[in-house]
Amino acid sequence: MNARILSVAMILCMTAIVAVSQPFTMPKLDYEYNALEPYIDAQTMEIHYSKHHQAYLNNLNKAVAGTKAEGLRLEELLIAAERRGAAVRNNGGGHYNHSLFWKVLSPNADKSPGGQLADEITKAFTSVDSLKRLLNKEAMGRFGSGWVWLYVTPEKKLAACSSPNQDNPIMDAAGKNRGIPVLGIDVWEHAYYLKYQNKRGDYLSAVWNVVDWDAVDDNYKAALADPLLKLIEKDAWQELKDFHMVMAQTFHPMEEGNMGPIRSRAGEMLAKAQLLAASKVPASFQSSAISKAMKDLVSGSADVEKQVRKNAKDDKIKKSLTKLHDTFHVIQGLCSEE
Ligand code: MN3
Repeated sequence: MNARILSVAMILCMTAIVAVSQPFTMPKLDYEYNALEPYIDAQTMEIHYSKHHQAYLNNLNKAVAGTKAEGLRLEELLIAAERRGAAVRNNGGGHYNHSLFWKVLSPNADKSPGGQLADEITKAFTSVDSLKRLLNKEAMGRFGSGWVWLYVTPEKKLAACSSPNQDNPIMDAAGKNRGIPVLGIDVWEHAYYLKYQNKRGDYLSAVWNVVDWDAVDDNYKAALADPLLKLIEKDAWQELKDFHMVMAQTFHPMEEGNMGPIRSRAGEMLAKAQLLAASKVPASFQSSAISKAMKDLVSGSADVEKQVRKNAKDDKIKKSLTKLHDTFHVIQGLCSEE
């Protein structure tokens, strides 16, 4: 084989390897770069899609390559964005947010929402115009780069918020504003600077001309039926996460023969169990089985704490903590069932 054929073969081979090792891919744009003129100019669209979005995608694929995250749905990655680190949070967010953004823009935009979406907007914001005003205000108030969102909460209500950088309401980083976005507006300067320079307000007035409410409605219906909503609800149950943390950091060392963590943190674990038992159980998790398991969790934690306080032998503490660990998994297990 001559050198030229060999090098072509090698390039083809490497391309194939790259192709199979890229779990996330660019969504296709359903319109030309110039299709949203005069509201969003062609050059901005081209750079935004082919450079900015592409870079988020490439960096996301790089960040997850060879990790378990490769096999996950993007949304599942984003739920734990803060815990997964900056590369996943920024680039996973960047890929998700822009994919949604291209989808809700259209040269043939349906200018007003209909049906159930319209009713829910009226319920939550009094009118579509006041929702737009609220989102514009959030966007103007967002210092630096970020997004504004209309999203569906775990209680299946509509809400609006803004987020910094490439964060979004799916993420643990979103605090109280958790849910599935159905409409997002990019307020990074790269979304408008070439045409509007520093005039973010002008861009915001213009962009509504190409927001397609028909696409938002599709997103809304999909969000209501998405099991992701329940995962977000569970992840937002802070008291459950707090207890889980202490359990993980004491039980697993104990399994490896290290009694130090449980001997020093049994009181903290009891306090977290009490806070969990007193917390508001998310609506879709409420059941008599959960209520009972929460009570067992408090009495089990009190038992571990008592053993530790009496300076009991390792075996007794181990038995008590193992039982508590089983009780905790009843809650986790019950929670994850429909
Ligand atoms: Mn952008």
